[in-house]
Parts: sequence; C-alpha cells; structure tokens
Amino acid sequence: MITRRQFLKASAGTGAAFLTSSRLGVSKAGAAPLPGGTLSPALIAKYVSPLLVPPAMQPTAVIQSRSVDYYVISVRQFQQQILPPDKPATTVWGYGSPNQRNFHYPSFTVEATADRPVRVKWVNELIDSNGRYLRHLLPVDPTLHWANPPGGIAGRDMSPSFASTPGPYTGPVPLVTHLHGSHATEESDGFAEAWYVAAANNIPAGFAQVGSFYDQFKAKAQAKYGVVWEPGSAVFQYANDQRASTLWFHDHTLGMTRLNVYAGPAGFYLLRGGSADLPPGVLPGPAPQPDDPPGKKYYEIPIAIQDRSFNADGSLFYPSSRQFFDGFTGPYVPGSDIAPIFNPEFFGNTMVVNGNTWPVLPGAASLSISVPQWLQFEVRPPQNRLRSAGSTACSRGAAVLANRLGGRFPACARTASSVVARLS
Ligand SMILES: [Cu+2]
Repeated sequence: MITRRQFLKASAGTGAAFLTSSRLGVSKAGAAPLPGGTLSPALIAKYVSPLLVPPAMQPTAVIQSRSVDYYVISVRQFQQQILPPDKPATTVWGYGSPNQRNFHYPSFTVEATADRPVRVKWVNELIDSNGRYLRHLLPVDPTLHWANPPGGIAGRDMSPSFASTPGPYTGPVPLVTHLHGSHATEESDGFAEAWYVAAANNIPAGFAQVGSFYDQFKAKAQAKYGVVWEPGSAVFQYANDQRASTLWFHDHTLGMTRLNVYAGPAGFYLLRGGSADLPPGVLPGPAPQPDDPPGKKYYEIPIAIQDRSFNADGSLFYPSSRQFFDGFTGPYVPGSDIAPIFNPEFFGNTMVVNGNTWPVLPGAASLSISVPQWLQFEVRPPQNRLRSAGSTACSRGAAVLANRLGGRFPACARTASSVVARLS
C-alpha cells in the first residue's frame, strides 16, 4: 500500500514544480488564471454588479420579558445572480429567516448588543418541495474522518473503511452552525460532531440523522434554557458578554466545513455596545438596521471577500478528484491512504464580494479606488467603516483592501476585524 508520505517523497520534484507555478499564478496579476471550472474568469465582466451591503435581519420575536432577541434562521437552496446579469444564475445555499423570505448568500446580518442574549433556532432546510433531502452541490469525499451519516450510530463521526474506492457521497447533508468569535458554552458552540440532517421524509434506513454530540447538547440546552430541539434543528443561545466586535456564522460540520461554507451559508453578526465599544458618532455610520427605508445610504460596510470558481452554466465549481490538486491518479483509498476526492488546498479563480463577482460600490464621491482582483470601490470622504471577517483567502484580501484604502487592519490572521478608512 502506498502511503501519503511515500507518495509525497516519490513526487517531490513534480509537486514542487506545481506549487511554484501555482503560487506565481496567485501573486502575478494578469498571469494565466488559476485552473477552475468551465467558465474562464477572463469572460466575467468586472465592476458591473453593485456591491450589496447586507441588510440587517429582523428578529423573529423578542422573548423573555423583552430581554432576549430570538431568530429562526434556516439554510435553504436557491438561485442567486452571483455572476453579472449576462451570465446564468448560480444555485447556492444560504441562511435566511423563513417568515421574512430573505435568503441570501451571504446572509443578512444579525445585529447584536453587548450583554443582551441572542437565541437562534438554526434549521437545516435542505429539502425539496416534496420533503425529500437535497444532495450536496459539491463532491463530498466519504473517505475522510467526517460526519459519515451512512455509518449509522456506531460509525458516525469516523473514517469508514471501504473495499473499493468510493464515489462522492450523495445522501442527506449534515449541517451545524458555529458563531465564529463568540463566547459560547458547548451546547451552543456548533461542535463539529453536533450536526444534524434535514427532517426529510426519505432518510435511508440505518443512517445517523445527528452527530455524536447532538443528543447530549440537546439535553443540556433543554435544562439550561427550556428549549426543545426539533428534528432538523438546534437552538443555540449567545450571551454576548464580550467586547463589541465583528463576528460571523458559518457551517462547521466534521470533515465537510470547506464544502458547506463554499456552497454559501455564512453571515455577519455584529456585536455593538458595552464598555469596550466607542461612543456613537466616533466611527462612521450608519450601518443597516432592521426596517431601514429602501435606498438608505450606508457608510459602515461589512465586506465578505471569498474566492470561488464557476462553470459556464453558472454552477459553482469545486474539484471532484484529487487529480486536480497534484495530478495523482491513484491508487486511492483503500489501495493507498490518499483520499480520492479531497484536495489538500484549493483556490478559486474568481473573487466574490458580498455575493457578487467583482462588484462595484457606487458612491456620490469623486474618489474611486480599485483594488485589483477584488472589487472597485468608490467612497465618500471623509471616511467609511469597513468590516471584514477573514477565512482562508479572505484574510489576505481584506489586508490588501485595507492597505489600498490607507486604513488600519489589526492583523490579517485575526478571526474578525474592522477597518476604518479615513480618506481626504
Ligand atoms: Cu469560524
């Protein structure tokens, strides 16, 4: 059996050459695009779609003598015009509030206040109109240490064994949401093994429908908050007993986070107030709030910069074979310990900002700043406040953006940051 180590040794020469050329591709603007799907990024018009400033999500209710903001937030599948209007729409997943029908990738923003708890019922609604589960939009490698619903209760959250190399997993999709940067107790933290599939009517017999931590956290949440987790959902509570900050929520399922987040579910959670926040009027605003009139102008703008690749039909591209990464054509698991689909690293060749490829933020001002490869930005002097939540390539994007704007960016590897650009 070939192990990963032996393979890496044998292919050290070719591997190094591949890495060098792909690194050059990233750093040299105007070089050949990174390999991706069937839609060349060169054919995507830049700075056409307006930059969306994600609106604020309305709480579903205010509960417990008006002391807790309560949200019901589901993940659904829908079509969104991510590419410019001359290209097809893209099927994505995203969070939204079912009674407000505001599903979007990235999600509308949760506005939270320091020391005022937020409770969220997170629902996995990846089902069709007949109540049958939806398959993943992207190729899921079932040979990793992952959620593994087909393993049943005994085999969930493990790496299964195979007699021959398997194809991608096509069963119901496990999800669980983590609020990145939050103070949370374990039952509300979105543990990778606390996932759950949608309450579909065709779950195959023997499949695990929840991860190995789900039941104990469900009991804990009931004891602590009196909440009942219904099938296909979990109720988490965030105390918000921390300093004002930019947080974001995203899927966190074991061995699938890269795919679930790439498919869309992510959103900003902005915590304001408390002794650590600046008094009103110091930082530029306003930011979106629930019930804003249409067309209101914002000067606090959250920016989610993400790399993606597309196919000509508008669908998201994600590698379906290890071969894409380094040309290795097998043998894969079980003939070696190399996973057949999983890629150790992947960079998209198209920049998506707040759910549109290379958008533009039009402003009333004369000043226009173009951040090559990311977005074009017109800002109104004297200043804007930009927030960015960094993940993978995003951190680098945000740092470059901050640099171009002459702003301050505390450290690109930090989980969440806020950039204040002062322009004169
Ligand atoms: Cu995170």
